[in-house]
Amino acid sequence: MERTFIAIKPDGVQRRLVGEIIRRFENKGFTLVGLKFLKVSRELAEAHYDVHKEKPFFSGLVEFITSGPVVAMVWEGDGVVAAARKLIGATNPLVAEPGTIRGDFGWNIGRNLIHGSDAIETAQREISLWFKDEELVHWQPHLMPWLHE
Ligand code: DAT
Ligand code: MG
Repeated sequence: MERTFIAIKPDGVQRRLVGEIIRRFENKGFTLVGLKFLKVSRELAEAHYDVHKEKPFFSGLVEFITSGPVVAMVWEGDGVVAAARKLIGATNPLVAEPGTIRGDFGWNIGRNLIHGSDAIETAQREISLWFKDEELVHWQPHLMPWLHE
């Protein structure tokens, strides 16, 4: 089953949006398989955002993501990688559609509340960066027959 990596960034935690954000993924029908609350080390932040290391905003991004606790999660479901990006909305919250997390709660690109993997391969890389295998929980969602034919 497809999996994606989602992180509620320090602004989402500080703004008390953890419950609201998790609710949206639960309501959509995706399955939570990993969850932790942590302060991100500089090493993990730099590895996570490695693809952006040449960008002018890289150091600010690393500062920000290490500035307070984040909620790191793995969600599972058919098509979850692309669907999570839709729930999250465009990178710039001013452009993100209303109804998306960024569109509903943000207005600044540097405070866009949440991270979601952008492709299946990225998701695999990010999940193994943030979670050990034994931290992912295999369980049977009994709702599945009502979510999936
Ligand atoms: P996304 O998080 O939608 O995948 P991204 O991978 O292009 O976006 O960028 C990673 C994060 O970097 C993004 O969530 C916010 C920050 N960022 C991107 N572009 C930026 C910019 N032009 N100025 C400031 N921060 C930016
Ligand atoms: Mg990205």
